[in-house]
Amino acid sequence: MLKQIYEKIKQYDTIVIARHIGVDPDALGSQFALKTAINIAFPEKKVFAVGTKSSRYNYFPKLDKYENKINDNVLLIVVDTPDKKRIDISNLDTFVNACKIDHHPFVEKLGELEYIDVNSSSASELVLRFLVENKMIINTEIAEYLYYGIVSDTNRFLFNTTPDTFKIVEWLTRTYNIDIEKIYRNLYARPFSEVRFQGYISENMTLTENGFAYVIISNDTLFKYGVDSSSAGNMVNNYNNIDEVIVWATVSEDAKNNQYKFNIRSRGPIINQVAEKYNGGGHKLASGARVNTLEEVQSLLNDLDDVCKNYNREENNKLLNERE
Ligand SMILES: [Mn+2]
Repeated sequence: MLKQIYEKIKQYDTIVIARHIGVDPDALGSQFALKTAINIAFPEKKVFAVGTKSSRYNYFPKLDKYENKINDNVLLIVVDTPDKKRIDISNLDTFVNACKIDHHPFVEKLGELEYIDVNSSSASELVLRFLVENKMIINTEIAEYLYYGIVSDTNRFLFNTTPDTFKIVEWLTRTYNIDIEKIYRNLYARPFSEVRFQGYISENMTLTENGFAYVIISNDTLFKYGVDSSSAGNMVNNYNNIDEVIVWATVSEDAKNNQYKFNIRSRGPIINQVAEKYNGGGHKLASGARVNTLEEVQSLLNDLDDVCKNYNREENNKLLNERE
């Protein structure tokens, strides 16, 4: 499949590379690694990396503007995105020829050529596989884009990490002059306001006897700390691996949309079914939801606490059965 995608690229003068909305370093890393490698291999081709820009990731190059017209002789390559509605591109329908390189569970077909490996750490790992398989030139710039993607999607090798992940990272860092310190600074540097705000969350989390921890953050608090309504959600992963906590949630007031935004994480109980009841969803252990009233906030908090209670009961029963 990777060879076929390469053959397809050869046939087109214009290549557009897209990825998901709500951009992250794996989306950008796989996108720019692919763009740079195609530029080196085929200098005569025009390659566009498209999507909404985010000032948070301004250590990546500028994204390109591209307006497609139907019937153009253009190949669209989508990376890191399983479903059409999450592709960050306008006029998706005008692209007749498309292929996909992705590590998310399959959702829907985009084009004839799709390379999907859900066991891969990141889309960047798959782009690396594509470049190696097709003997394309990799330079330090490309290697760094890929490193951003792998490190970020595995949360510094905490998740989705296999011996293969270490093997390719070992090879990348041995072969290329990757500036690891620069990369970690770019990925993890944050303003002091966020650190103070994290202190506020830690100090104000409520912990139930069932192991559910949550905090409700008002618009006034967000204003006081000089952070926006997405800040708490970005920090939710920091509360993993706390002895007393099995499910945790941040609830942020989003005054602009008159809503409360839940970011929920778990290290056991399945939470996406609860989130779905409130128009939310996500993965089994990482979900989100938006509700409109404080009554709904309380109701969702109660449901999450119940999930923890049931989970603890089941775990206790399992232990008892094992002893018998
Ligand atoms: Mn990814």
